[in-house]
Amino acid sequence: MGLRSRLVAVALGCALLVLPLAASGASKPAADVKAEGNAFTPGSLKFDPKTVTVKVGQVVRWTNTDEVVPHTATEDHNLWRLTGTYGMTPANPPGFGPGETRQRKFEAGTQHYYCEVHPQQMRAVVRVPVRLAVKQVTGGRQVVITWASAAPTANRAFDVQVKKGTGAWQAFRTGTSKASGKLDRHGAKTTISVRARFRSKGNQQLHTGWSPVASVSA
Ligand SMILES: [Cu+2]
Repeated sequence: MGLRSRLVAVALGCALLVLPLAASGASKPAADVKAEGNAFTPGSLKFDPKTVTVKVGQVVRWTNTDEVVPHTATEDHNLWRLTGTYGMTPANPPGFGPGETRQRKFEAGTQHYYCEVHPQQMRAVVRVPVRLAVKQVTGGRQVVITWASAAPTANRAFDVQVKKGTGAWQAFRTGTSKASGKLDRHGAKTTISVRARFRSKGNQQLHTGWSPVASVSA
């Protein structure tokens, strides 16, 4: 094999190594949360920070900074659950252990979660507003609303609501598996507000809170 073809082979090999990482969504975290505390020091068990706000499609990473105790990050309705096999005792469920990390790419919603090992002490929230963009189109404008970076996994869906000016919230999408949608606008501009939530497709009682409201003039 000549030098050039060997270099090509090396380059291809590198590309093959890198591609699966990119495809598996190994994105750099936009927010880091410590699952911390000492089970023997009252008040020290917590998620830190307790509230993080990230954009649609961004990753939140949790790190167990404890010495001995497992933790989980579990959405209040079990819509998502980050756990592990460390530290099961008769009294406590397992979780991810000291030094371990877990991460998740987020969709819109106000997503309350807790630790299954310390459900009284460890509660926190990930806030994710929808993304809005306005496009000029023939005869008017179009608001592109993005509430997720990809279609949801099986048995998950989204509800999306829109408010025009000071009007009432109205359903824009209910139980959709799509990640974005377009709202056509004509005539005078007004403030378009949008909020979305993540939920079970089969049981619409199991949902996150509405996302923080995002607004745009269109
Ligand atoms: Cu915990």
